[in-house]
Amino acid sequence: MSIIIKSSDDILPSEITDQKVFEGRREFIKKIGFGSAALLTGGHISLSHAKTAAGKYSDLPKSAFSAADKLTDFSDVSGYNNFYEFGTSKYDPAQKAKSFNSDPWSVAIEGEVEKPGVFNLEDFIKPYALEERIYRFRCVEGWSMVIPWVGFPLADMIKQFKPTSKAKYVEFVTLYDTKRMPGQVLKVLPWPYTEGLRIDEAMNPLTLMAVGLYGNDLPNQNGAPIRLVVPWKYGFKSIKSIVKIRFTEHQPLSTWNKIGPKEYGFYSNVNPQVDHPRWSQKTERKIGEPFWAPKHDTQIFNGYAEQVAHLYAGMDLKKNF
Ligand SMILES: Nc1nc2c(c(=O)[nH]1)N[C@H]1C(S)=C(S)[C@@H](COP(=O)(O)O)O[C@H]1N2
Ligand SMILES: [Mo]
Repeated sequence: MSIIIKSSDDILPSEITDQKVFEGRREFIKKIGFGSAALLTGGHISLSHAKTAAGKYSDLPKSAFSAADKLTDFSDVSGYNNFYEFGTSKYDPAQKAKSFNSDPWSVAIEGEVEKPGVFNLEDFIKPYALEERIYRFRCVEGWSMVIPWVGFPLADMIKQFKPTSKAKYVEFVTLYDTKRMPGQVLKVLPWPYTEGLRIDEAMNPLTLMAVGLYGNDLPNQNGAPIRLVVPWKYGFKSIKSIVKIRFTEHQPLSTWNKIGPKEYGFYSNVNPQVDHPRWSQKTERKIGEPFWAPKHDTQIFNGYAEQVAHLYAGMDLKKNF
C-alpha cells in the first residue's frame, strides 16, 4: 500500500480547491451565523454561540448535541485523568504530561481507504469546522464529568478519505514513545494504546474528534493534540493523542478488551443493566460533588439513546457488552 507523505507545500492543486471550498463554507457559516445556517437547512434546534470560556476558541458555534448539564470545573477536567502513558494515578497525568510536546504532530490514515496518507496535524484538521460540544462523559470506574469539548464530527473526516466497501471498522492508535510518555516504560498496558469502533458508530454524528476543551487547545493530560470522544460509551473508548487511524475489515482488538475480555467488551456502551464483574454500573458519582452526595442513576447509553440506540437494534447487549 502506498503512503503519501504530505506537507503544506505539496498538496495537490485539486485539494487546494477542495480546501478553498471548505474554507468558503466555514466563512459563510461564520457570516450568517450558525443559527441561521440551521434554519436554512431546516434545522429545528436553536443554536447559540458558546460563552463557556475566553480563549483561542471562545467564539465557536455551540453544537445542538450539547448537554444542558452543569459543567465539571476545569480544575477537575484537567486534574483528575486517566492517561496511563503518564502514570496510573488520576493525579499523575497533570504532573507528568506537563513537558509533553505535541508539536509537530502527524496522523497516518491507513487500510481500507481510497486516500491513505500521513498528514501533519494542521493540514489534517484544516478542512473541518470546529464547534463546541458539551458532553456527559462516563468512566467505566463509576464516575462522570460534563466537559465542553472543541472538535468536529469524525464522520466529516472519514468521508474525506473515502473508505472502501471493506471498511467495516475503524482502529485508532495512540503515540508510542517511551521518551515522551514516561508511563510507557512500565508494562501496565500493552503499548501502544489502541481502540476501535464499528464504522457506523464512527460515522454517528455524536462521535467527535476533539482538539480542545474549555475554549482552548487540549491540555496534554486530556490527550493533546487530538483525541476521540464517544459520549455514549465508557471513557476508555475515547482514545487520546492519536497518531494513526486504520480502516479494517475485521473487528480490531482494543487495549482493555485485550487485557480483560471478561471485564471490558468491544462495545462498552454505558449500560446500567450490565454490571462490571467487580462492581455495579447502576449508579455514578459526579466529579466535583462531595463524596457523601447521593450518587446518580446511570443512564442507558449515557443519556444518548435517542441518537444511538438504533445502532444496536436486534443485538443482545448483555452478550455484546
Ligand atoms: N491513550 C490513552 N487514552 C485513554 C486512556 C489512556 O490511559 N490512554 N484512558 C481512557 C480512560 S479510562 C478514560 S476515563 C478517559 C479519560 O479522559 P480524560 O482524562 O480527558 O477525562 O481517557 C481514555 N483514553
Ligand atoms: Mo475510564
